[in-house]
Amino acid sequence: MKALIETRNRRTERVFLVGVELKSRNGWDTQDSLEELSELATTAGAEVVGDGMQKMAAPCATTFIGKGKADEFASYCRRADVDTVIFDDELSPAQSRNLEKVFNCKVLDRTSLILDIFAQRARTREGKLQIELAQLQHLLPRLTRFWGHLSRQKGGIGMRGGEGETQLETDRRRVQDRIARISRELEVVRRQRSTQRQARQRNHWALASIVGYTNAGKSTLLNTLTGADVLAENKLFATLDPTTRRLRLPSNQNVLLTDTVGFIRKLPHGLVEAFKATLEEVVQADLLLHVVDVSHPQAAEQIESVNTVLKEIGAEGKPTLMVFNKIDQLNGNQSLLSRFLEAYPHGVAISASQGEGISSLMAELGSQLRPIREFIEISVPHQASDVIARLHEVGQVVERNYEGQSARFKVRIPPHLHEEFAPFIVRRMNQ
Ligand SMILES: Nc1nc2c(ncn2[C@@H]2O[C@H](COP(=O)(O)OP(=O)(O)OP(=O)(O)O)[C@@H](O)[C@H]2O)c(=O)[nH]1
Ligand SMILES: [Mg+2]
Repeated sequence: MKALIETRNRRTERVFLVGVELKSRNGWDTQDSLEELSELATTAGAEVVGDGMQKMAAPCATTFIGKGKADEFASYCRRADVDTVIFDDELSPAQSRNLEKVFNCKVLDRTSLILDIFAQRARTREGKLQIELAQLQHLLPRLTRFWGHLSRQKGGIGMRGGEGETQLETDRRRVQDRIARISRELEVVRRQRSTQRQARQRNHWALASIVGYTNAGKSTLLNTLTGADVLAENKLFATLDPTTRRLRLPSNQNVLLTDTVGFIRKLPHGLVEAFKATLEEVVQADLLLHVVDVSHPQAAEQIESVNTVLKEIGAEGKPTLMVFNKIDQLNGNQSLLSRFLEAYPHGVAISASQGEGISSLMAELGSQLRPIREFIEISVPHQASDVIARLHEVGQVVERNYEGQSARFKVRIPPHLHEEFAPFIVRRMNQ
């Protein structure tokens, strides 16, 4: 699908941002939100040439902002040679259409922009399918507006020449057909992924997922911990597709760590829906590592946004290890960190890029994983080598002693394997 923000074949798109300060809104300041929108636009490859905002009690049904304000922004945009206006909130199809008439240029909302970045980032087949599905679903009710573009631009979805309502109907049908086809294909991919997950779970290792706000340093942390080479860069949504690596802790515990897509405030619901398969990893995890860029001025709000998305995907209330990252960037603002560590007593402060605090992180990870393993002492006759082999395969053997009548082990096993080893268990140990 054609990217909404075009960077190829023409000069960098010039964009103007619009934010609304609603009386009902609290927490995030409109200015902060606009700054983030500006980062998103830059990430998408656009050049931000200005922004404006309006304070209002409630958004206007027809043009979101007031008509007068819209006219004022529109004349600025004409003078500044703006190609695209981006609203910080989701616009209804009608609002988009009306605003395009006022501005006489392309009008996008935050959702379309995020979708556009995802489209540029998707690498795997699953990622591409998921994002196309989300884009089409967002596009379908707005097709009238896009139709206008399509007829001007040529190329792009459903654009095969022809004018008028008939063409629009054809476009709509095409989009619907494509949505149905992608959904079927995704079903297949999903089944494959669940088979892969089952294969991994045969190892009975604990599963931990790295979650957090976009750009918090999740991929950097996975790389530091496991030597993976996931792309980590100072751009929003650098990671879309999950990567899983095994981490062996100094305590001899094995854990499978998954790095996945970052979250952002006002993450479009359709996108969360579309990424359900990817986010399954998070839902299935025994433990979450919630990475926070503690040097970011809105760190606290970002934590809230992440928790909101976790709730939306059904992963709330999971055991969570808070990881306060980028402490090297605090510039003496240690009191900020102290406040977070007070609020989250089991949290760990690290610098993923400098390797600082990593050993405390591993120790804390080990101790948080422990309760999800049963710690037992076991005695196995030497000739039962299959049992001994199995024990090493599924358990975390902490101590072994082959002297005497039978071999003795202190080992952590997944509780559901208790029955299998029951005949050999000598005693339950304290964690
Ligand atoms: N100063 C500093 N920078 C860091 C640290 N950890 C990560 N970064 C930088 O922060 C940026 C984002 O890091 P990533 O690891 O890509 O972040 P992410 O959470 O995976 O981001 P997305 O995949 O985009 O959601 C990169 O430029 C990293 O080099 C750190 O401890 N200190
Ligand atoms: Mg990443």
